[in-house]
Amino acid sequence: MSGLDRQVLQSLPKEVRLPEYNLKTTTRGIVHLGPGAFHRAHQAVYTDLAMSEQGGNWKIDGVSLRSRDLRDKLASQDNLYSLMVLDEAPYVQIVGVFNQMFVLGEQRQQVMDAMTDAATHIISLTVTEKGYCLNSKGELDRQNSDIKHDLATPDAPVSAIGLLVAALNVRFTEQNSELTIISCDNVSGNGDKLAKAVLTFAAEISSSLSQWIEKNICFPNTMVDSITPATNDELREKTQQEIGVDDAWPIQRESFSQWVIEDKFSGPRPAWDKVGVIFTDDVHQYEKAKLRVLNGTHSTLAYLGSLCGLETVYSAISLPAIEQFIKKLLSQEIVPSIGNSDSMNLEQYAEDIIHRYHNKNIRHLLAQIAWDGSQKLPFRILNPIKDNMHNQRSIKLLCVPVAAWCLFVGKRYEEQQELVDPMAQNLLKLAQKHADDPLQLTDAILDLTSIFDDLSSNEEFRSIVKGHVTTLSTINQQNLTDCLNRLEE
Ligand code: CS2
Repeated sequence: MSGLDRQVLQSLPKEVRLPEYNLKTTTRGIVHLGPGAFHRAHQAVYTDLAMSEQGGNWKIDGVSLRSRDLRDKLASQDNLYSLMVLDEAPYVQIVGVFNQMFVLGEQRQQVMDAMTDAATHIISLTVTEKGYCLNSKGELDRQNSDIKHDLATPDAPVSAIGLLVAALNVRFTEQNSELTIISCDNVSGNGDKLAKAVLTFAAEISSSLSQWIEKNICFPNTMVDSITPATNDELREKTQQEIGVDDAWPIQRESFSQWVIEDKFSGPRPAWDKVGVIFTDDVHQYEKAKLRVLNGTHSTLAYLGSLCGLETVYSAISLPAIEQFIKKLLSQEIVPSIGNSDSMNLEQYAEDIIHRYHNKNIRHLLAQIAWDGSQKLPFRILNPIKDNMHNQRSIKLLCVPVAAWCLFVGKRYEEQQELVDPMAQNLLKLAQKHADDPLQLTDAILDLTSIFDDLSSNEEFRSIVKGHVTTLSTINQQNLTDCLNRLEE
């Protein structure tokens, strides 16, 4: 069977949505670091639609920091791919917005040329929480091995932060400042944190560089949202049936999609506002609500569900005991932790998210969400815990995902299964040392101040988490209701 490329577009089934701009003549205006599934299902799609509706030269050069897979797979398909929107009314859309795909280690010069070209007005990032190389205070972690490497060899950076500073240094020399840098990761205050990390790094190179960046380059905060399960063979087959040709790397997501961007730009941008992107002066409420309501409950489902042997978000939320627990967690502790919001109805927002979890057309693996717990929990669960403690509100239910994560780490070790986490080595060593003693393992994990910060020394927090560990250590699908009830006692 032939593969997807520009030549076959006009012969695809007529229901397949196609880009409506000239794929050959339009040129690049964006460089994106970390073009993973989420970026290709979200920002790339908004940009594709904006170009179809309003034109402009906003194609994207994607830069993978390490992996070659994507570049190599999309090369034979003119960088086109299919987006499968899976919901009550599913559809397929071909996305044509990628200009070129690069791999940093192999194409350094091309990457730098693209990032420093005057026609590039946006550099955006989805490099996951760990890609920001932050410490538990949210500042650049100078102990991080990639940062150490990049400070020693700033001309051959391996981290996103080092790479941004290297490109900004060239743009500084050329006084080429019509550029906005947009973080699209689930990190609270993502733009502010990125700016701070970049400025800290740049100050090590030269104070005039960091001053120039501070004065000229905007780093808007953003909130990004769309549930995007990883690609698997089933999706590849389904896509092939729908479009009639092979696609080496299709993407799937739900139909809901939201992108809120702080209206703070230091250069032109695509007509994103015409295709549903919200521009606001106060992105903070949106981002806080999303990280806590969606990502916080996602991580809770991931760890609780995995302990019970469940596989997907849909299978977990379909158990009434789990759904009830998540609803209580939301109404009693997560929503109150967010505070008053002028721009959002938080109760309705929470209800809508539960509804999204019930999408039976999406198979979103809990194991995927469980990745990188040491990086995700601080933004999703520990920040609301700190806020609730500060305001004398309950943290009992919020401590459940923390306890479930500690048990999850022990279980991965016991079952000799891979733990995907930048701190995996450290965590598995603790699990080995305290095998068969979940309470001791929990104590050792809670001692990690790089994750728990001040909470490490908080006795109330520790004792609630340990109480839950005892309750959850025997949880399974049969005793679920009873266990979850006991957690609330
Ligand atoms: C998920 C997110 O994998 C995870 O940790 O919680 O990727 C989530 O699906 C997205 O943030 C939804 O917008």
